[in-house]
Amino acid sequence: MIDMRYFEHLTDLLKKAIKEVNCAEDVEQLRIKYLGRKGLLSKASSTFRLLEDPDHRRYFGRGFAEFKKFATSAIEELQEKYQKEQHIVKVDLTLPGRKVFSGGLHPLTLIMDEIIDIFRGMGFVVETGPEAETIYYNFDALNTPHWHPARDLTDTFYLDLPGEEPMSYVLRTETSPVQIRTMERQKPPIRIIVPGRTYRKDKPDASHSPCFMQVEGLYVDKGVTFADLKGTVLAFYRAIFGADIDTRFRPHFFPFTEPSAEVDVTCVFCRGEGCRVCKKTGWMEMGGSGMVDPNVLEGVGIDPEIYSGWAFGLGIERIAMLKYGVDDIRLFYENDLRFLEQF
Ligand code: 2NM
Repeated sequence: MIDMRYFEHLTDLLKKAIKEVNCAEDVEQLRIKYLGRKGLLSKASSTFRLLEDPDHRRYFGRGFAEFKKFATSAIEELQEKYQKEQHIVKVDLTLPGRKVFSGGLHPLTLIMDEIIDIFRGMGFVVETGPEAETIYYNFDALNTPHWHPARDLTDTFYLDLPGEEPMSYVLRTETSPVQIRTMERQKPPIRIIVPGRTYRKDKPDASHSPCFMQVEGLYVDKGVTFADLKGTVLAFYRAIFGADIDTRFRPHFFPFTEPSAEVDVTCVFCRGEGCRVCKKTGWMEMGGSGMVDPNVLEGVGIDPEIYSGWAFGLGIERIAMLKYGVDDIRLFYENDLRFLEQF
């Protein structure tokens, strides 16, 4: 016997179920239960086919149609509601932002940029050149005698390059070969600085690295004197370390300059008072300098009777270590992000 209030019963059930819907998945479960291929409506339509009494068929048919209409539109409504909700990304706007590591410049690059800016302000132009150099540019043109220890296989990285005479190239031991190349190409006045990587066969320790960075400067013109050198170098160190810094030029020897001097600057820790770092002298050794040797000028076709020039060289790591308080040069070459992120 068929319960003629079957559809009223189904309508009540569906209304209750609708109240419990929470998400798109619940809606889909309802759709399958009521409208699906094996769902309640499908079952009811099988029952309808079994009815023979026309009154029963009419009554049941009306109930079926009404319920189908109700169930279809109610479920469609729910589908629309939860579909929209699915596309809304739930974001908690009260959460603190996540820090993005955007990368940054290497500390040696930062110092290099600062040094280049200072010399640009004094009229110097930046020149660069190859790190693999011929023996001629790295030693011969710089007046380095054949017996000089810098030429030893134990001090310099010699290179065997394909198609070249074995051992005819080296990794440059200073950036001076670039000065030679510039003087060959250009007539005075020449006022350049040459920043770049240089290489020496040093065992790495807190103050040595087989690869390090240098800046060298060169000024060649008529009437250039040692006094110009002293003034320029002093202005540079005051710009980088502070206005209270002084310099001291101590006689020295370099093959490529005559006279030559080592440059000391006021100790940046005690500002000249004398401390543990400067061994109570108030000074710290920073670089070398001198008047370009007439032999070097002659070699590049500049007449030393007409022109004179001076040059200086300094290490970038030394300045970076002093400015940033870094106590081991190897940190600059290990690429540990915990170190690099601090600059
Ligand atoms: C230094 C110290 C003294 C230097 C000399 C030259 C050149 F090419 F003109 F001869 N370039 N750089 C020089 C002089 C470099 O570094 C400690």
